[in-house]
Amino acid sequence: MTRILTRGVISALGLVAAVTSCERAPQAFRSGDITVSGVVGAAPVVLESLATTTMSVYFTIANSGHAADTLDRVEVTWARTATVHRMSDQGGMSMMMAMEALPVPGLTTVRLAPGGLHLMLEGLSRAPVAGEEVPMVLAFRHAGRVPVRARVLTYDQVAEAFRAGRP
Ligand SMILES: [Cu+2]
Repeated sequence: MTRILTRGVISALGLVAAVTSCERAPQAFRSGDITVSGVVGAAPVVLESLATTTMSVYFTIANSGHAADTLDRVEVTWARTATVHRMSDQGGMSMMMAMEALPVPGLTTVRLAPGGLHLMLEGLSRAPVAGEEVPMVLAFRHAGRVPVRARVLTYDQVAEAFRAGRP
């Protein structure tokens, strides 16, 4: 089930944070058949701070098994809610729709990237600072809990990282 949330939120917000590690070795987080990594290649999860109380998180989920899995929830202690959103074009307006769970079919890679799927953190109890690393846990129905770390970047850093293809 989905519900319409907001329109134009991404373009309306300024401050950003993202998890990247340009100066570090590529990093991936795995459990069972599920591997969570950066949006491009094996770089870490990217986390984008849109405002002081809302953030977007971008990453890639690879399912190397034949069986389908599902991202059921994300645990972030300092966010009131953590929900996967997808973008939907409705009459020329870009809308964000909440998903109750994110299917990850077998032998498939699902990417959460700017302009498409993203993890939305809302009701932050504090504003993450650029450069900071933040922990969260992705809970999959079959692979179990996958702890990941994401680095907070500025909006410009996120845009540059995706232009360069290496968040
Ligand atoms: Cu969203």
